[in-house]
Amino acid sequence: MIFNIEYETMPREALESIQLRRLQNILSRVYATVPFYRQAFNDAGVLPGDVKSLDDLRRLPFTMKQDLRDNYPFGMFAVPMENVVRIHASSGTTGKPTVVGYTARDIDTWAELMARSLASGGASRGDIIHNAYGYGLFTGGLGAHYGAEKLGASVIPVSGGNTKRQVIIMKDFGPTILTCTPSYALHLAEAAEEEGVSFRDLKFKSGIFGAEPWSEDMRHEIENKLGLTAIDVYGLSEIIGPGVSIECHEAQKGLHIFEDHFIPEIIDPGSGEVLPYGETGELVITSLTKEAFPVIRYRTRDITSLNPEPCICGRTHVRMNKVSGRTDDMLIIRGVNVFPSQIESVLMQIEGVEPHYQLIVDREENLDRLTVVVEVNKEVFSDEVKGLQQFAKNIEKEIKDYLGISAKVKLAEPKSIERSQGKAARVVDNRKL
Ligand code: DLL
Repeated sequence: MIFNIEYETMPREALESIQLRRLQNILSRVYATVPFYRQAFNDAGVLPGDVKSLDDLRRLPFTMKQDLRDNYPFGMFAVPMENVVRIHASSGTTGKPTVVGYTARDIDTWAELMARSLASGGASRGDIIHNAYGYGLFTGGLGAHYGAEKLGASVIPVSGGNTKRQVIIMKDFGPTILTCTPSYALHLAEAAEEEGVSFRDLKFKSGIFGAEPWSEDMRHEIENKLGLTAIDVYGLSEIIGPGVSIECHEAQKGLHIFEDHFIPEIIDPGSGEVLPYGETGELVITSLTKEAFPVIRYRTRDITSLNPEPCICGRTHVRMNKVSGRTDDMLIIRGVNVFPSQIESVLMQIEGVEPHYQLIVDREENLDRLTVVVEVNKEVFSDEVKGLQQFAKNIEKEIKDYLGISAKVKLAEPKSIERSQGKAARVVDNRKL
């Protein structure tokens, strides 16, 4: 069963009229119940009643991560605590976590969105879903879990970690869909190999991977190694968790945003100006249906662009391109802006390089220095020192040619870079210490 397919394929005009009604409704609600929004709207001189069209949305102020921090932990909730049935939190790299709440209805909405997401990724009733997203304060595990149940699939709530046991389960229970971060999927494949199990012989047909950026080249690497169709799913705690947008398995090109629940905008992160379709900038999202924790024009810091063109799957919802990075993840190496995913793309095209790497940034004599530590396969590593040096030099040259930055490449032994069970820590920025 595919949930609410009519919402996903409805003509834009009908969709936009639902969006406007929901927007007007949520603006009145947050104005009445959340002091932060009342103040922010008053300061901007725009009241909920002034929003007469979807275009008027851009007259409202943005909501930033700092606003959530300032109202920690529950100050942004739009319902009394007795109506909140679930709390999640995401721990940032610095400071206090971001806390989000859900009413019973929000949990239903989220389950429906994740059921729709899984269906878009090729899952249906009868599938067995190996859910290796972490369960807990992180939204990945429980989000995918409720969606899988709503879809009518059988879910194995294995969570992250205990990787050897996961291999036994994958072999014996015959799951057909894998849900986890892309980096953990690669780790599972390695662990399977160590146990003498070939991932390609398992029953998986699709993997629904997200929670961290991964390049198109990483997708090919995963599809080849794991023998499944790799689908990108996107979301963030502040909006709902996973299930904000997902690729369709028909096209695997761009993630359809569930526009009956969210309004996306792309802005220039410097000026805040709204950019037209096709231009790359920061994704801003307004929630239309959340009860406990609605956000208006939330700046996600994720970099992407929107594509309104019709899709072969028939969905009319706009697609966002793969997230290339975060505004706060961008490395500026001697003045050149570079995202970790761009380096990943270069690395993945080199024969003998493994999809495990770390970027280390230091500052020496006021100059930024980037070191790329990357694993190579057994064949390359068994080469003599001279051969290895040449191999590293070749990678340095590729990075210079493609991205215009000078990096030092250090080759690492197979399996020497620490594996993550959730989001991979790709960047070590010693300049921040
Ligand atoms: O990562 C929710 C999630 C769980 C999404 C499982 C997909 C699958 P947070 O922990 O709040 O929530 O982190 C959100 O992760 O702002 C992005 O920077 C990044 N992110 C999430 N999905 C993707 C993706 C979950 N598909 C932050 N591609 C977001 C790139 C992603 N980055």
